[in-house]
Amino acid sequence: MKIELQQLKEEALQSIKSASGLEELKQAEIKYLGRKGKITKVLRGLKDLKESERKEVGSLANDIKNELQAEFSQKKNQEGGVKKESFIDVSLPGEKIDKGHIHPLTIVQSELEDLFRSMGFIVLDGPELESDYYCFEALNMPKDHPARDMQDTFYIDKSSLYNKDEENKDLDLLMRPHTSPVQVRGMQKHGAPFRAVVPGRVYRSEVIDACHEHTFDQMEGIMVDKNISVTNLIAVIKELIDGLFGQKMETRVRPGYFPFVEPAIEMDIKCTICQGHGCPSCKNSGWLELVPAGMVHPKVLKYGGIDPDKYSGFAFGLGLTRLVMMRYCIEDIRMFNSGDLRFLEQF
Ligand code: FA5
Repeated sequence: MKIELQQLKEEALQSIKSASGLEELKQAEIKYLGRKGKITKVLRGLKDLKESERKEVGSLANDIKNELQAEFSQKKNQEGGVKKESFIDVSLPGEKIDKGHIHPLTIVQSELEDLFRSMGFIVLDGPELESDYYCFEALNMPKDHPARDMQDTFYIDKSSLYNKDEENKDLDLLMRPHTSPVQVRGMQKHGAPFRAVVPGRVYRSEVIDACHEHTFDQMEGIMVDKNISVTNLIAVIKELIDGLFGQKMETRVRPGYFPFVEPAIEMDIKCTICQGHGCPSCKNSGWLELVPAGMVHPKVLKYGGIDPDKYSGFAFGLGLTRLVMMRYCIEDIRMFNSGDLRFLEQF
């Protein structure tokens, strides 16, 4: 029996060696070690041996079985026999997964929206392709008003529009140069009292430099109610700036001019990049013009369908992109739309 076992072992080893592929290996394993396999049969026959032989042959048969099992496993591994998908090598270093980052504009915009919501403002949206009427006329800038030149506007060639024969045929369309058109749209839709902020993208045909882009973001704010005054306006803007920077910021108020507000002011903050000493970002003035604002002109209230004898209001037009520059000490506005991951990954 011992000789038979040795022969079976040699036979099985030969089958393992010559097996090509996983299927052949499995068949060989069944043939020798399966329930009805050749080695298993020998093990079953042990009980018929004499007591003296049983111990010796049994031990040999077990050794051979273990040896063959090890050989089968090793060959199966070589053949990819362990299912790859179920095999996890926990000792391997993990794969680095790139994390997405929130754009700094989005971070600040969300914070501001929260801040204004806490003061009872709603958040509105408006069209970027806007009519001349809402951008200028309803903001007290009739055709040929010199203030129309304050922003260099991208006008739209109507012949390039798909629906030129239909709803837009009587409209002069342009890429909105500010978010102020939503003042009138908002008043028309919601009436008084009314508090809203309007974050959004605006477009100007600008000469680009460190603090001027052709495509940038503003946030319009408007509050209309009974007895609203300039004091309310300054209080809200200061609250906004201090809240956003998390500390009391040095600000200054200058008189300004915008046809849709009267009186108009400009609120500047001390440049956070050069601490007021002067740098390219603030055009060496030490101050950054951040929030132009004023009391909504009675004519604009009327365009919005609100009676200026009963209600008054303030409006402001925050330079959102510039504010983000100040917040994170970003020296060049061109980084915002650059798509440069080295910039974006810092937030
Ligand atoms: C306006 O756009 C007015 N609509 C703001 C306003 C609203 C005034 C309500 C009164 C009441 P202005 O053109 O100054 O104003 O632009 C507003 C802000 O946008 C500026 O203070 C500045 O921070 C930012 N800004 C203007 N031009 C650019 C530019 N080319 N690139 C980046 N930011 C700009």
